Amino acid sequence: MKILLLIFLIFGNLAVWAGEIDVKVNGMVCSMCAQGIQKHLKNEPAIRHVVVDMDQKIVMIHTQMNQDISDETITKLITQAGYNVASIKRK
Ligand SMILES: [Cu+2]
Repeated sequence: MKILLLIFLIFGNLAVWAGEIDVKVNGMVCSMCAQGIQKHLKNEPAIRHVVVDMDQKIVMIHTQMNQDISDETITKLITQAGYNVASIKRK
């Protein structure tokens, strides 16, 4: 019974989970950089939308409902776009 409850709680949480990941990025200097990163990240199916805070140099990634994206994949995508990941913070 306890196990069943635990399973329910885990799936219950997953069902409503849509993540927000804050990625601090080095090398962004203008809105063209921000647009380039956004365009590159949006090709990833797990990513719902991307918001860039140029003042804080943070790329906020919102994932699709019930989908996650690994730190490795995020780092790979940002690097491919030509920038460096300083830190990744999950909310
Ligand atoms: Cu730029």
